[in-house]
Amino acid sequence: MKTIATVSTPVGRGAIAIVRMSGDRSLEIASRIFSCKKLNSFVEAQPNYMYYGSVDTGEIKDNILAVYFKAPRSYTGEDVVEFQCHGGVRLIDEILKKCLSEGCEIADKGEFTKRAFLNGKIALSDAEGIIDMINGESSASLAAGYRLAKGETARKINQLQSLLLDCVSHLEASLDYPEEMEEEARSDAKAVARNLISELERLLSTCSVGKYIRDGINVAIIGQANVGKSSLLNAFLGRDRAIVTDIAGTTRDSIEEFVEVSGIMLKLIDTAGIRDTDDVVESMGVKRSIEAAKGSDVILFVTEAGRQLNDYERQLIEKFDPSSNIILVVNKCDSSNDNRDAIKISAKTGEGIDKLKDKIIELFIDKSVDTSGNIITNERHAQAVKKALASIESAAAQMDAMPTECILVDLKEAYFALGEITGNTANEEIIDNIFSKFCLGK
Ligand SMILES: Nc1nc2c(ncn2[C@@H]2O[C@H](COP(=O)(O)OP(=O)(O)OP(=O)(O)O)[C@@H](O)[C@H]2O)c(=O)[nH]1
Ligand SMILES: [Mg+2]
Repeated sequence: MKTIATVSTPVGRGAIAIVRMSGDRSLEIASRIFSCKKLNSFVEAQPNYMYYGSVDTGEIKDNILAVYFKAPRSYTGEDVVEFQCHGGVRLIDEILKKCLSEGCEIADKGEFTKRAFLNGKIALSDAEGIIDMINGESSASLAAGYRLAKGETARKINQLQSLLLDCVSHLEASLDYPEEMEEEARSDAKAVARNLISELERLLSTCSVGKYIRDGINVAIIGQANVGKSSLLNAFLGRDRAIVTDIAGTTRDSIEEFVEVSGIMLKLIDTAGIRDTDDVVESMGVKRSIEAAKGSDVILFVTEAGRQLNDYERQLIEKFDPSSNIILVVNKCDSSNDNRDAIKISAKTGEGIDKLKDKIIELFIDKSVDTSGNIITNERHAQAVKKALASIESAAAQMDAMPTECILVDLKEAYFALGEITGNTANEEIIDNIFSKFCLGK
């Protein structure tokens, strides 16, 4: 395979930047760019040692660090060399150009990780865990990405696949000796199917929690003008992010902010107070508010203490999809009493905010789901588990009535569906699609 190179740190100026090479020729190419006093040539470099030396591209000279990872004990499973240099844009560009002119080809997005997968270093699901860790913003999403990246899901799936494989081999052998083996093979298959169904159902039960752990929860703050929506946003964040005034129509455009609650990321959208208005800018804001409500996981419908919902507010609530999650939040409880069955808060004093946070988390994170074990955070994995489950259920339903050949078809389908998760049965299209989501140099 060709030797590839690219810059693995973000584009722009920085304290340091890393140029990475992977492939058979990495060491030899590096030795033509980098030299150090300790070695006659970098081809003599010991693996996993950092060398201080100099780089000479013809155009520029600089002192840099270089490290060699010997195949297969490297990120990609191939020979890898990394140069750590000062993070100047021009400098990095020159070093990369030199690598290319000495024989490297420029790496595609995610190509290093793709090679790690193709060389059997990691499963496809591990690679997806790596992307999740790079993108993860909350502690729960990082933890879930880490567990995926270090192969917990892959191990579970491999274990289920190997149960299926044993069962398929047993059934296939019984086709040649139906008299002696068929009954035993069938009863074995029944037990395996029961076990797999319960394992896959457990995995599926973690999907919805997994989605919110990974992607966070979208929370829209909606209500009439002046009820205290922006004040609520500020109370959530613990700082004065949005402008608050006693003038109705203060917020005109939606404001998005993130806050972490119990390890889960909440994306809060403060919206323009909804009211009939002739002001063009404000009415565009109102339209956005209604759209934000539609695209959110939960709507905090904010109203004021000391009065019932007015006609306008009731009409507004009716505009929302009946299946949407709406939490009625009664604000300004510091200034008036209210005995409605709702979440009562004061954005001004902070009273009730923690209760509101807990309520939001409770809606989405089912406490009965054990999130310390294997959880499915990825929609692609969820689809594959569903497919496998349907095939095994179909096999189980036919176990007493249908010929062994038919049962085998279903069990093999389940095996292939599970293999899409780890990549051992995934096709090229799935693989390319996953690596296209990586950043350059990863
Ligand atoms: N007493 C009291 N006043 C509050 C509370 N929350 C907000 N207010 C006041 O209510 C007024 C409106 O607050 P905002 O947060 O701007 O209300 P809004 O819903 O964002 O208003 P628009 O952006 O115009 O839709 C301000 O004068 C706030 O000081 C509260 O909990 N208690
Ligand atoms: Mg506002």
